[in-house]
Amino acid sequence: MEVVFMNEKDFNWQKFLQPYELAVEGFILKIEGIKKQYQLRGTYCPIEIVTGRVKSPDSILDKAQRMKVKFIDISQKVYDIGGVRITCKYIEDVYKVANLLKSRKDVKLLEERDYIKNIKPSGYRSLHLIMSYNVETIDGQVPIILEFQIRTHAMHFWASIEHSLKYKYQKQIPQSLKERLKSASVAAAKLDEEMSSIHNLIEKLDDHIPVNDYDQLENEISLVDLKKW
Ligand code: 0O2
Repeated sequence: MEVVFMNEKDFNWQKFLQPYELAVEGFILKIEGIKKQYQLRGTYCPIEIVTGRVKSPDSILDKAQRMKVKFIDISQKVYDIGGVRITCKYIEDVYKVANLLKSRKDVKLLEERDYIKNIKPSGYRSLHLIMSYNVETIDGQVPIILEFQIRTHAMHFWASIEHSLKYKYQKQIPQSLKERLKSASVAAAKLDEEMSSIHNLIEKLDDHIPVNDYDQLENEISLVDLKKW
């Protein structure tokens, strides 16, 4: 396969990737810090798990080639060299976390890709925020692009299995499996919806019915169920 990238051989990947590593590690700490603040306040935290990774040079080149991006344009056009992933319990938390990130002064939103409202043909659901960020280094500020993937546990469960199948089958998942994955994605979306509905119901009941008033709780839940139909 012909490699269309310029200067690829002499490229110093370690130097290029270091600001991304600093940024990803930094954001994991910042987001853990946000979790701690919620904890200290004793209020519900919309963030469950935060992870991050920097793409490997092979994977960056692979993606650039797939997207027909020239080597010199990689840092501008491959958005997920540095990726931070936040997992939440409920869909509404995904949007709360997105708003938290969008209101930060240290990042600037470049693009929002809402694959929850616009589900990918594969069945993939997640909210992606493409943000610019200035990394402080001993040589001064280095501007980079980071991708934040925000999703529920159900979305993550689906995406991680589909992702590993893509690797197993070298991106060519058999059609029958693709269809089953799509159905599984619909089921995961239903699960998210139902868990949110239960969560909202409990919050509403908590507002005005004592948790030990079992009869009244059953009564209210039946009334809500009736209204649903
Ligand atoms: P990896 O190995 O996770 O890093 P495109 O839609 O291809 O034109 P692009 O730039 O790939 O555009 O952006 P997109 O679609 O926002 O996807 C970026 C990342 O989101 C992917 O990175 C995946 O991590 C995740 N993603 C997007 N679509 C899917 C999907 O159908 N299934 C799964 N499991 N993950 C998806 P990489 O580099 O593809 O993969």
